[in-house]
Amino acid sequence: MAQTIHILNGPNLNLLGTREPEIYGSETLDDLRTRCERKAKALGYEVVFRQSNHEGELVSWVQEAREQAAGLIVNAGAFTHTSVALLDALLACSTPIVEVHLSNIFRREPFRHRSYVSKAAKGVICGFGGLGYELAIEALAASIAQAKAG
Ligand code: CA2
Repeated sequence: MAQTIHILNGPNLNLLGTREPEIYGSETLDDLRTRCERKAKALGYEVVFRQSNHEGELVSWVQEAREQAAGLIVNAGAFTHTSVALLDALLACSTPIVEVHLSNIFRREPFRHRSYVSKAAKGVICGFGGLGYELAIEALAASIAQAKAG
């Protein structure tokens, strides 16, 4: 059975494609899901792709990924900049984590420059729109293979 990569998306990312295309691009969340499924399949992985506007639900999904996933990709949306609860859940995972943002958070308002998620992540990809999710899958697949090789 194929190993699974869990991809978690935080608040308001369900609105992708409806507003602010100059910041977030014109792809919808469903387009991103399709992109991720295609990329993961090419590398031999399955994908669990989820979005929630609720911090507690995201925490529960991180705990689920801790038990079930070979790797985890997180775009925590605005919770990136606020959530110690999410950080604590991520720190409890021993699977590799890649943090993704569609926009380059460092070119934006100062409050977006701090990420609680980064402390738990193996790496961070931001500013490449939907391509960033594909790059994150590639990076995770390489990390998982490296860990297996010892
Ligand atoms: O760049 C990213 O991926 C972010 O995680 C997106 C979050 C933002 O709070 C982070 O600072 C950076 C916001 C997602 C909201 O997405 C929308 C998309 C279309 C219309 C409205 C919101």
